[in-house]
Amino acid sequence: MAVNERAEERRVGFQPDLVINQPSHYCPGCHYGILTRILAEVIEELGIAGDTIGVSAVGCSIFTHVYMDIDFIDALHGRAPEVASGVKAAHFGKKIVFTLQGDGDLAAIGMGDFINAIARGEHLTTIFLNNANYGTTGGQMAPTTIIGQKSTTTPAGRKPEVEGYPIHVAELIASMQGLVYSARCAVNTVKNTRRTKKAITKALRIQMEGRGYSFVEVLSACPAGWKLSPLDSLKWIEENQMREFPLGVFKDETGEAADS
Ligand SMILES: Cc1ncc(C[n+]2csc(CCOP(=O)(O)OP(=O)(O)O)c2C)c(N)n1
Ligand code: SF4
Ligand SMILES: [Mg+2]
Repeated sequence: MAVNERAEERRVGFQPDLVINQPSHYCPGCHYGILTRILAEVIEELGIAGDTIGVSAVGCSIFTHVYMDIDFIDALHGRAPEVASGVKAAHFGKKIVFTLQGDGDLAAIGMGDFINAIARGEHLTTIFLNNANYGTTGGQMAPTTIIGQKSTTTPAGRKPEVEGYPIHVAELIASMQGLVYSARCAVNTVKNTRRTKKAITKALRIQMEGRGYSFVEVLSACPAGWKLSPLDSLKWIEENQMREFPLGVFKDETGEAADS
């Protein structure tokens, strides 16, 4: 049986057509699953499934292709922007290409790759999952770990004098030419999830219209890495992560009304 036929069999009615109904490898309460679903819905609604290529990173995003019936390629740790740039060029700019990257991947090992993809003026979209730690490898400190946060490498809590300060990626890149849109969202409530869907729709639309680089950061729960229950993780996002990383739009050069 062909791969596409098997994917067809696994689809279920109440989900977007692009979601493949597989047992998930995500931990209970992880927000990767919500993000995958939002992405599938948006790609379906924009009618670009056959023209979209995802580039997933080393980290818990790496199996996204297992759950979404679009073309995907996995990049080495931190290298997703280069792979995406190559894929875009190989298709003469005609495909919609997005990267799905974690905070260790994008803001640590891959920061130079990411910044330079924007500086080159690539027409790509990056969806950045900020879960304040290295989830895959067991909860080590990431560049986005907040001050005071405990991780396996900061067991007494992150101290600026020892481990430095968190990086605010959505704000940092807002000054860059070539970047059209930068927003930070969350999926901890229904309202925030709806806003995230709008932001991702807009980010992909910007690329479809050939306007430049677009970026959406999503604050996301990692109950396994944080050693919290799924419910306590939602509380932690609201009470701690959002204080350090306020939600909002940090750049929008489309000239469109806010929230459009
Ligand atoms: C070059 C290289 N260095 C280190 C690793 C080990 N490694 C795998 S995943 C990962 C961290 C992933 O963290 P993040 O990007 O935040 O993803 P998350 O799982 O939290 O979504 C690391 C360090 C690797 N695979 N390759
Ligand atoms: S380790 Fe964290 S990011 Fe990875 S699947 Fe589990 S909860 Fe999600
Ligand atoms: Mg992470």
